[in-house]
Amino acid sequence: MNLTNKIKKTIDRNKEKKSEEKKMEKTVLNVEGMSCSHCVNAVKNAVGALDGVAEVEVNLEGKTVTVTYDAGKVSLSAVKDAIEEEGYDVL
Ligand SMILES: [Cu+2]
Repeated sequence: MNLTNKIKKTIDRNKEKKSEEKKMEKTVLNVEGMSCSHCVNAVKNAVGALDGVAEVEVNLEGKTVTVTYDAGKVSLSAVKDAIEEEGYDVL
């Protein structure tokens, strides 16, 4: 492979990366029933295990779960299901 092709490939890869980032959605969910760090970890692990989820933040006092996910890979309802399967209510 010559140098021009190498550079072109790198540029293409960066373009792909950018379009992937564009698809990322950030949603704040109101979740009832989380009371301690065990709950926080349960929710984080369950949602974080879903393919397409990039980041999960839990605010115990605010009763919110902030999820950053790739809408092309995982749906919001799948995220909600994962939280509810752990025993918490998504409002
Ligand atoms: Cu708990």
